[in-house]
Amino acid sequence: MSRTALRICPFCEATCGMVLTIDDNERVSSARGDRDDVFSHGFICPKGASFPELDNDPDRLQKPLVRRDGELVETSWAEAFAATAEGLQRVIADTGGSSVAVYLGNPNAHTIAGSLYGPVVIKSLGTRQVYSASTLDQMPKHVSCGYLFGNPLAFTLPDLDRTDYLVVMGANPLVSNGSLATAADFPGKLKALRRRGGTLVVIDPNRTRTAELADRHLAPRPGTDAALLFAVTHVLFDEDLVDLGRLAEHVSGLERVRAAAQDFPPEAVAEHCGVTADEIRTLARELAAAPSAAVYGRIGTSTVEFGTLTSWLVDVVNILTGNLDRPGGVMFASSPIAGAPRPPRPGRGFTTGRWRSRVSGHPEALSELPAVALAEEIETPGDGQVRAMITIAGNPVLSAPDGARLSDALDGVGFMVSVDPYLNETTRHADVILPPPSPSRTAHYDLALSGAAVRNNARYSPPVLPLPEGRPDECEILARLALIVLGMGPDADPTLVDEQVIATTLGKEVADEHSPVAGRSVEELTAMLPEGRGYERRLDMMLRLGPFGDGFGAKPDGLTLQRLKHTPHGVDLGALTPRIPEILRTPSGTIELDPEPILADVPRLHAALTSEPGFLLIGRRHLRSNNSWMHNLPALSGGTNRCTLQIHPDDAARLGLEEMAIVTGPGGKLEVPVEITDAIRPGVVSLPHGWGHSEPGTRMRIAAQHPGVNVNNLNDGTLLDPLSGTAVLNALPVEVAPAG
Ligand SMILES: Nc1nc2c(c(=O)[nH]1)N[C@H]1C(S)=C(S)[C@@H](COP(=O)(O)OP(=O)(O)OC[C@H]3O[C@@H](n4cnc5c(=O)[nH]c(N)nc54)[C@H](O)[C@@H]3O)O[C@H]1N2
Ligand SMILES: Nc1nc2c(c(=O)[nH]1)N[C@H]1C(S)=C(S)[C@@H](COP(=O)(O)OP(=O)(O)OC[C@H]3O[C@@H](n4cnc5c(=O)[nH]c(N)nc54)[C@H](O)[C@@H]3O)O[C@H]1N2
Ligand code: SF4
Ligand SMILES: [Mo]
Repeated sequence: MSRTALRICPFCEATCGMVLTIDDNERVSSARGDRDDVFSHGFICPKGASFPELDNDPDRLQKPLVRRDGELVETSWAEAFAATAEGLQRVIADTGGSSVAVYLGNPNAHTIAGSLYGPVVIKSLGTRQVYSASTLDQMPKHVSCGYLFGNPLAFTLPDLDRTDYLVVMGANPLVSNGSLATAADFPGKLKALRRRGGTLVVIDPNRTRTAELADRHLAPRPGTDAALLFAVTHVLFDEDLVDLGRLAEHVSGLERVRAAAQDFPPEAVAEHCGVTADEIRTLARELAAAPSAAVYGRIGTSTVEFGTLTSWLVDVVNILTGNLDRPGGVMFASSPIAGAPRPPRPGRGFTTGRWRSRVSGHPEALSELPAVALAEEIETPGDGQVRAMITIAGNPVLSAPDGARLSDALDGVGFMVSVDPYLNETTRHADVILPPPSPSRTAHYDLALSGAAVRNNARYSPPVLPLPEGRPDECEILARLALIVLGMGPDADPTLVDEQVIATTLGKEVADEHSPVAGRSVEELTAMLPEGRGYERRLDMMLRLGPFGDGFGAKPDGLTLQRLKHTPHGVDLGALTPRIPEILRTPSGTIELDPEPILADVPRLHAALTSEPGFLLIGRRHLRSNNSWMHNLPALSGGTNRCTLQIHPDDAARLGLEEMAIVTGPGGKLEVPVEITDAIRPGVVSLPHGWGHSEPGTRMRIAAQHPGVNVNNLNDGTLLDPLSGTAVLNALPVEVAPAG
């Protein structure tokens, strides 16, 4: 008899609830949207619907691999952990934990293990060689929120359900399903906005599916959003449209922003941006006049040369129009696991550059170095050279600039261990691969993403299927890795990690007079946690200490893990509520609108207004794909999911392009099929990322049949947003010519 089970989808930020069917053979055989899910109400996309294929993919590694005589061969878990301990301890004994680099990939934001144990691995190493997909993605947003609010995790989220006027800039949520705005059924929410008489403006050099839905589509030249937003800011000041509303008493630095915006009248940027001064003025006036409005910027505003300035300006415009922290504007989530609110108080503020990368001197941001610096840190001899590598849920050979160079560098690193279900372009360099079990055998709670949800909620999925005997889940794999790094050996009890974290966290909480458990005993609270898995104990602790928690009995109606287990469709915690000033942690206790490092970058932006590049390359995403790792499923490959160069018909005609083009970038050349479309702005070409599955020694058989090319090999990694270390992946200058 088949049965059903509930599971939150872990494949993108939308966090849809699903109903899985489990067949007689204890396999997941189908997935559909859970209509009773309090957050997603039945929505599901093709990736979620492919959960069974992904879960059962025969190329998923079922056993660890260890390199013997140059070959990766299957082995037992005991041997794999022993080989990991031997390899890592050899390097640590020789050059210390600080010579071990860690790269954390995107799925860490979608697993309990990534949130709870990834940081422990890093802390155990004591290394500053920390890299992640963040510097290929959202780091500019962290940095700008860090400066503005003193809190790099205080993301400003568009209040999609209530806004009257939404500007979507450099994002394509109809395909991506949203990012840094966790909203299941983003498409439905945009349609609802229009149905209730609201306005949708999309700013994107490509006429995307999201743009097709909009009331207005502006198609600027890539990389020019900062100038465009500065001009909007200029108009707001110039036409006396600035109205901070309730925030007036909480904002500082307004006059310096006014002064900086003086140099960016619409007429001065229009040509550079490729939109008219009138369009910019209209946008500013409409934003100011709307009863509520939200500007939402994503990848196209982030992975660009002025990523931090753009991210900052997005929120400057939200603030100047009085739309920050009010319903219908941009608001902050209250994550159920983020700790109960404390009284407002000034904080230490945010800074970057507390240390710098060894070779190029890049400043750290959020304790990370730029992903583009990883290859040179491995290659360059000397004190502090990277001698060993740990990758967790990452495929930087395809995701980061200059993959070919990184690939060579990883080949030469002393020892490498990867925690990953696939043998792919990155993990093929590992000496040990530790594969986590499939999602159906893994528990789920969105620790990271609930801090970006556009409606507060808490949902927990226990594992749907049991783990095979002797197989560790990813929490255990990472906990063991941490203990191995600490020199406790491959057989140390992984629950030590959890008990240590629990003791430290509760110790701090009981000593904090503003904590819901102030003055209580750590022993008493520890005894209240559920028996069982360490991650469940930690999750229960976090929920109970959180803003909706039961405070360990103080608020009997509050959240506990037990309560979530009894409400499998989730607990809705309501629309977002205002959080200023409580959320602010700047030294002044205000929203600091004029951060020194950001203002210091403005002259560079101004100088760029006169630059005249040729073709600019941008990226795009496919609905049935996810970065580099979902091309291995028949249901998610083929059709529109193709690695082609989109180019405008006028450009194609001028260049005489027909079938194939040669694209040349700062890092190299690629030959790619041409897709002529008038959706893309002239002077702009687009290639998707995550392709290039033709490397030898991988085990992703379907993906290898349609390998595509690795767009990031066009990139040499020297171009980055200096304030955040984020790679320039969009608006990369390239040349295009016919092949042959
Ligand atoms: N040119 C260009 N490059 C880009 C982008 C772009 O827009 N243009 N986008 C960038 C962005 S936004 C991102 S986030 C990065 C992504 O960069 P990465 O995170 O480095 O790459 P992914 O392709 O997401 O690879 C995810 C890896 O995690 C593995 N994995 C999947 N599920 C699990 C799991 O449950 N546990 C573990 N341990 N592993 C798992 C997969 O097998 C795969 O190896 O790419 C960036 N690169
Ligand atoms: N189906 C699917 N969903 C995904 C992913 C996936 O690979 N496939 N990846 C996931 C990940 S890791 C992330 S981070 C999110 C990303 O989520 P989004 O940011 O919504 O994703 P993109 O489709 O990359 O949208 C970026 C848009 O920016 C535009 N753009 C490029 N350069 C510029 C510019 O200079 N200015 C402006 N204004 N626009 C520009 C591009 O044309 C593109 O339409 O998606 C997530 N969801
Ligand atoms: S939108 Fe995202 S979370 Fe929802 S089903 Fe699709 S991949 Fe899963
Ligand atoms: Mo991402």
